[in-house]
Amino acid sequence: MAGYPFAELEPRWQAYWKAHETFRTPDIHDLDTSKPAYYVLDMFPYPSGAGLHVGHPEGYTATDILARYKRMRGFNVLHPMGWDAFGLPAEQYAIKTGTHPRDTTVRNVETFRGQLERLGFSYDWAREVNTTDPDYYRWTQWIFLRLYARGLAYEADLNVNWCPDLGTVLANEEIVDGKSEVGGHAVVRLPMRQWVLRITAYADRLLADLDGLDWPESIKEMQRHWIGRSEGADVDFTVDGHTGEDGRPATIRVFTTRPDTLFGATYCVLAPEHPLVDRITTEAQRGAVAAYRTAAAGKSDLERTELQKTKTGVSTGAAATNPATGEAVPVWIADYVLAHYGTGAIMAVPGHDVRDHVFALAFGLPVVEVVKGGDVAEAAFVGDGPHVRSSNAERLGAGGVSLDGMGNAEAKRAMIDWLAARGHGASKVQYRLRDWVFARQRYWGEPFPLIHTTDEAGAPVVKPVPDADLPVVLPELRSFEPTGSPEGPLGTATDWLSTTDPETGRPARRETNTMPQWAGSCWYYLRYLDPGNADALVDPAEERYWMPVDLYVGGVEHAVLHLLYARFWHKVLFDIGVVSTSEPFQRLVNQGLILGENGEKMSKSRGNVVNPDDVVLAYGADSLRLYEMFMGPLEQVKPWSTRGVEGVSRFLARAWRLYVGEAREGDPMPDGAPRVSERPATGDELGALHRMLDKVTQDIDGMRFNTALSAMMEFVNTATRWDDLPREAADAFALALSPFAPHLAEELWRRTGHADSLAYAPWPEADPAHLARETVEIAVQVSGKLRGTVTVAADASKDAILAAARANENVAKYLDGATVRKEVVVPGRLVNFVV
Ligand code: ANZ
Repeated sequence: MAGYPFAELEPRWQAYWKAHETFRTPDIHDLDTSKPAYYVLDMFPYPSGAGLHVGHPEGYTATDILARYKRMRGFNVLHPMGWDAFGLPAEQYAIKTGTHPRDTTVRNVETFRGQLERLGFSYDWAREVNTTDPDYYRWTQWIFLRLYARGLAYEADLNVNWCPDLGTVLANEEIVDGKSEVGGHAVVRLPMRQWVLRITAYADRLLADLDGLDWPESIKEMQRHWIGRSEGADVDFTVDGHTGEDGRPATIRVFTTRPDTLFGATYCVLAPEHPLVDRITTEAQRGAVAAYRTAAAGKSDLERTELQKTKTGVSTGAAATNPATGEAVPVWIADYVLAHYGTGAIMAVPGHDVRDHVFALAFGLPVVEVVKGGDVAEAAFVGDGPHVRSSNAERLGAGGVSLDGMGNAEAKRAMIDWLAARGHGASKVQYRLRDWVFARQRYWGEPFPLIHTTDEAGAPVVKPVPDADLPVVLPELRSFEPTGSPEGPLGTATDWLSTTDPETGRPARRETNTMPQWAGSCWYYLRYLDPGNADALVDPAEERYWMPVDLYVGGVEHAVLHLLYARFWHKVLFDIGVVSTSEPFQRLVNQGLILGENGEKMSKSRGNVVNPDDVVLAYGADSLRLYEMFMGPLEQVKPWSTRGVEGVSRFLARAWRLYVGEAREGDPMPDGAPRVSERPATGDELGALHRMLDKVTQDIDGMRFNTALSAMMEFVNTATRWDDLPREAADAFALALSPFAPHLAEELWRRTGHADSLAYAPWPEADPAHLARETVEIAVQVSGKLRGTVTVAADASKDAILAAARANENVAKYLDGATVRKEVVVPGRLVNFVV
C-alpha cells in the first residue's frame, strides 16, 4: 500500500503552529482562570553533543498526548521545555572538543530544539529556560542565599568523595558502586573544606510527605531507603580508667537499633576516625592502631560496609563497661563502623547482628545468646523471640531491669526506659541521609554568591553577595580544565576573583567553587511559570494557579538525586513563602528504558543505537511518536523493532486512505477522491465509532497509550470496509487521533473542511447511547421443549448464539450426557438442540 505524504505535511503543520503560536499559554493576566489548570512536565534534557536519543521522545510523547488531550478537554495547559545545561557532561564534551562550554552548549541546544520541533511536541517555546543563562542562574544563586541565611548552607571539613579524573568532589548520590556515576572514574576519600547543604534538617518531612504523593511505589521506597529512618537509642559505655576534662569518666556513646540486646553486647567498636581513639588506645596498641587508621582512610563507605566482605579491625587495648551487665568489654576499631553515622561507635552484639558475628568469630570475641530462636554459635539470630540472660535484677535489686521472656518490641521499650531512668542512654531517631556536599571544583557551574573578606579585627569572614548584585556571572576563562586543586579553575580568574565588600569597602575574594549540576534542576519547573520576571523568581499569582505539577514524566535514574534534591529546595521555598505547596510534583510516572533491537541496552559500542532523526526521515514524526507509544506500557522496559515502526506507519497510511481515497495512476499528488460523505452514519457505524472513542478516552486517562492505539487500529480496519466515511466519524476520528499523530490529524481535519487548528476543538465524547450493542432474547429448546432463554448481541454469529445457549445452566443439564443430533438456529428467535 502506498504511504502518505508525511514529509510534506509534517513541516507544514509545524510551521503553522509556530506562526499561529498555537501552543502559547498566556500569562496569568490574560488567562481565563475559571478554567482548570493542567501542568504537565518533562524532565528537561542535558543538551549533550550526541543529540536526542529515542528515549527522549518516549516520555515526551506521553506528556504531549496528555497536554493535547487536556487542551481539548477545556484545561489551561502548561507544557514547557528547557535545558539543563550546566554540569559535567556539558563540560566534559567541551573539553573533549576544545571549544568553550558556552559555545558548545548554544550549539547543542540548537540541535536539540530543532529535533524536538520536528517531532511536533506542543511546547510553549516562549517559556524555554536554560540553566546556564545568567538571568536564570541569578535565581539559583538567590535561592542559595536563602538557604545560607537560614543556616541550611554551611562550610565543613569533611571526608569527601574526590574524583581525581574529574578533578572535583562528588555527592554520595553521584557514586555508583564506588565509581563516579559520570564516566565511571575512581573516587577516593579525602578530608576537604566544603560547602554543604543541610538536607538532613528536612529528613523527617521528606520522608513523611512521600505518603501523599501519587508516585510509583518503587521510587518512594528508594527515597525512604535513602533517607533511612532508624528508631533506636543512644547508650553510654564508660571507659575504664579514663576521665574526661570535666573529671567525669570518659564515655563511648553508641547508637543502636536494638537496645533490647544490650545484655549480649560483648565488645564495642569505634570508627577508626573516632576522636576517642587517640585518648584510650594503650601504649602497646598504638602502632597497630595507627597503621589501621591509615589504611581505612582511603576506602569509601560502600567498601567499608559491604556485608560480605571479610571484617578487619584492631583492639585499642582499652575496656569499657556494659551498663546492663556491669562487665568490662574490650574496645576495638574497625572500618565497618562509619564515622559519620549515628555516633561513630557501636556496641557489638555478635549473637544477633550479622556483621558483629562475622567479626567476633574472626577475632575470637565472645558470642552470647540473649534472644531465643536460633543457634548463635552458627550464625547471628536476627529475628524476634523471647529474651534470655537479660536481667540485672539480682545484681541491682529494685534498680535493675529484667527483659527475660519479653519479645523484641516490648524489651526495647523496657530497656530504653531503664537506660533513661539510670542516665545511661535515651531513645534516638537516626537518619541514613547525609548532608549534601554542594561544591564542585569545576568551571561550568553556577558561581557561589559569596565573598571572603575580613572583619574589623582582621579575622576572615564569609559574606553573602547582596541580592541587588546578583547574578554573580561566571567569568570568561580561556582554560577551564580542572586544575586538580580544591580551588578549581575559578581560582585563576584574577580580575573576577578580587572584589570589595560592598558593606565595608574592604578587599574581598570571591568564592571559587561552583554549584553541582543538580542546582539548576532543583527549581526549573517554577521558572517556566514566569520565565521573564526580573523582579521575582515567580509571580505568586502564577505559582498559585499552576502549582503543583500535575504530571511529571521521566527516567527512573533520578529517583534519589534530582527528585530528592528538588523536593528539599521546594520545601525550603515553601517555608519562606515563595511557593504555596509543600511538594512540587504531585504525580510522577517513570518511562521504561528502550533497548536496542537485539534486546540489549542501546550504546555506541554495541552498535544498536537508533537515531530518532533517521526514523523521522524514513517514516515521519507521527510514526515515531505512535510507535514509541505502541511498543508497550509506558513504564515497561522494551526493545526497539523497526518492523513495529513500519506497522504503525501502515496504520497511519490506512487512516489517510479513509479520508482521501485511493490514488489513481498519474496523480501528481498521492490524493484520490475524497471519501468523506455528508450522509448520516448507520447504527453499526456509530457503534464502532463510539466504542473506539470510549476506549481511547479511558486509555488516555489511564495512560495506556498502547491499547488506545489498538482501539483506533481496529476502528480503521472496520471503517475501511465502509463505502465512504460519514462526516461524524471523520471529524471524531481525526480529533481522537490528534494527541498521538497531530500532524496527520490536523491535515485530515483541514481536508474535511475545518479552517482552524483542531488543538482546541472539544474532545469527542463517546455517546453512551451507541456504546451498548443491541441485544435480543433467544429461546433455547432441547428437543422442542423450552429449557431457558439467553440474551445475545443482535448481530451475534451463529456460533456465538450456540455457545451462549450451551452455557445456560438449565440447558446444560438436559444436554449433559446426551448426543446432540441436530442444532437449529433461527437468528433473533430460537435455538433447538435435537437429542
Ligand atoms: C547493636 C545491634 C544489635 C545492632 C543487633 C543491630 C542488631 P540502621 O538500621 O542502618 O540504622 N551501627 C550504628 N552506628 C553505626 C556506624 N556508625 N557504622 C556502622 N554500623 C553502625 O543500623 C543501626 C545499627 O547499625 C545499630 O544497631 C548498630 O548495630 C549499627 F542485634 O547495635 B546495632
